[in-house]
Amino acid sequence: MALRRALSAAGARWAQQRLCCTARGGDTIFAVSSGHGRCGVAVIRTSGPGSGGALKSLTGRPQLPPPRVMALRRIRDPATAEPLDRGLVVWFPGPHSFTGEDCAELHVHGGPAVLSGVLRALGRLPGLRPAEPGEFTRRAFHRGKLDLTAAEGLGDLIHAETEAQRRQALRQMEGELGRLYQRWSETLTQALAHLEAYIDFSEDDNVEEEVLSRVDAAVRALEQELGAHLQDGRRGELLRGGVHAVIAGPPNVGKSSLLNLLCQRPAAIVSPVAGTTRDVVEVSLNVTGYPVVLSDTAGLRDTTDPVEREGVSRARDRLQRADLVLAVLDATAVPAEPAALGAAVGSLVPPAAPCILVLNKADLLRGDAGALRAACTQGPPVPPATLLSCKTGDGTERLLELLGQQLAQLCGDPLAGSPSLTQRRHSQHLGDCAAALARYGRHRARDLGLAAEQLRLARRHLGRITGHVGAEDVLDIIFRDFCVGK
Ligand SMILES: Nc1nc2c(ncn2[C@@H]2O[C@H](COP(=O)(O)OP(=O)(O)OP(=O)(O)O)[C@@H](O)[C@H]2O)c(=O)[nH]1
Ligand SMILES: [Mg+2]
Repeated sequence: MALRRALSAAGARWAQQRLCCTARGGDTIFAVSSGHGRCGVAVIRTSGPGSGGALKSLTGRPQLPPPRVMALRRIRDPATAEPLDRGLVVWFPGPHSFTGEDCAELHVHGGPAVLSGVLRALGRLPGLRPAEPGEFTRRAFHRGKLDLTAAEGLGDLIHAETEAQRRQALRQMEGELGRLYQRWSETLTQALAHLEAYIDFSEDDNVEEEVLSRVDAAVRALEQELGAHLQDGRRGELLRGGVHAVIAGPPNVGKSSLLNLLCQRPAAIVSPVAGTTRDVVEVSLNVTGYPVVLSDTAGLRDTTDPVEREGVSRARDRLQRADLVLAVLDATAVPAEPAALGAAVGSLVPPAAPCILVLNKADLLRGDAGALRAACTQGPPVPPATLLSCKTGDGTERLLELLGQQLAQLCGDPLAGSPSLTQRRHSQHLGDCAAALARYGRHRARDLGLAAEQLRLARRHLGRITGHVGAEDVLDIIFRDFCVGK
């Protein structure tokens, strides 16, 4: 009985926290939602209480089309009755719309004059104004149509450039990450309710000790699940932002040639002069569906030339921060003996960095390359390795295969297992949540009140990720990255 009372009180508090996120926008906003530039068809969207009136005004009809059914209409400027275009219009009465408000869509021809004419006509209607960047999604969030992680997923989906990024973003947009955190929050709500009931009623109402051990078990299980989720090797973040792969090696071994080979254009200067590259040259690539930011760097050597020295220092800095290193050596100048070859790589690459060894200029190898080929397949201390000729292209396929394997290992399969953490914001709050759970363990034996406070804090950190609790300060940052109108 006491337990039930306490549980329902905790439930009500949680519901209140959710409600505070459903504030509503007042005026009606509009924007081109289909992006900028000349195109066959452009979509202009409106959201807000004036959407229905705006649609009637622009179509010159007293009736709205049936909800969510496209209708062909002549679109006129209501001020002058001048026809602007003929296009398809759709009416989405709230709450069954993207933002949850009354929305309308005008699918018009995408020429600049049509768009500016329709936008001008909309802007002259009372109560309508152009949308701020991200305002449609922001309204959807405030109306409880999506949580913050889903909004971030939508932003990522709009910006996704590779298949793996699209898969991950779609999963997040559809709410998988949000549901996971929501489930954890509910676990905490329940644990907290039990603990509070024990604190409040254990003496007079005879709440059993067993309640406490159930709370402990739930918190421990959550701690473990959260720990595993945090230990995902930044997979989601890497996939979202691109894997930073750095080409490194001694001067003149063909590092810039390798960058050019992989990006299929002469992005970096290639010359027979050792020490050609000084600045870091960066290109973005899509390798087997994974996003890669590939950097070519200055050849690593001691030098007295101050400009080259700066280049080498930048190269070392990039190497330290690399997610993946492509170590390039001259195949004609390396030992075929695995231990010595492993040591040569070890002298270049930070010990913990995942690495692929590229033995370039294989076209210049004389006689038997068998020993070197065998060393490439040896395994530790030799990292995954391949012979390559940037000149002839021989070995490119094997290199791409190795790259694909490493990327799959770093980023994981975005469709497998529990959804990945995609943003530093999430890992920070999860880290704080885990710390609060650890403090719960410490307080639990001595002070149940303090222990309960830690559970409340842990739940608060989870709530900030999904936006169910005080996330106002991050909203601007999250929604600012959306295109205008999205
Ligand atoms: N034969 C042969 N020559 C190559 C190959 N790859 C690159 N080279 C040549 O090697 C020289 C150096 O190539 P780069 O790509 O500039 O080498 P790098 O490692 O970037 O050199 P730095 O920027 O000076 O450190 C150039 O003359 C290239 O044409 C290859 O596979 N085979
Ligand atoms: Mg170079």
